[in-house]
Amino acid sequence: MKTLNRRDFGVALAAAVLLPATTARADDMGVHIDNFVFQPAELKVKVGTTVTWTNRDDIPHTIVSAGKFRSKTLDTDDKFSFTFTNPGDYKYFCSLHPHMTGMIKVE
Ligand SMILES: [Cu+2]
Repeated sequence: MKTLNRRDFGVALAAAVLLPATTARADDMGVHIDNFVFQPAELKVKVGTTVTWTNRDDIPHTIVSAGKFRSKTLDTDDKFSFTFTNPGDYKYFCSLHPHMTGMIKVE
């Protein structure tokens, strides 16, 4: 019977460690801001999902959903995360550029 050498064992161990991480990633979704646009503008997620916004513009933006959440001003590459624990439609906008809008649909 062949025994695992040290390298095979390392690969097996890496696979065992990586698989749960891949599964967990389904609970994290991202929206990025590019050229004054939230992308995707509408995102469907399941309850319990954490959404992280990343500002890829060289202009500050915010993420505000009235009465739900409000980010600080995000500079370039800054991130803001919010975990959605209740179903519903969460409209949000940028308070600095109110024509920038997006929606998170939580089901
Ligand atoms: Cu903005």
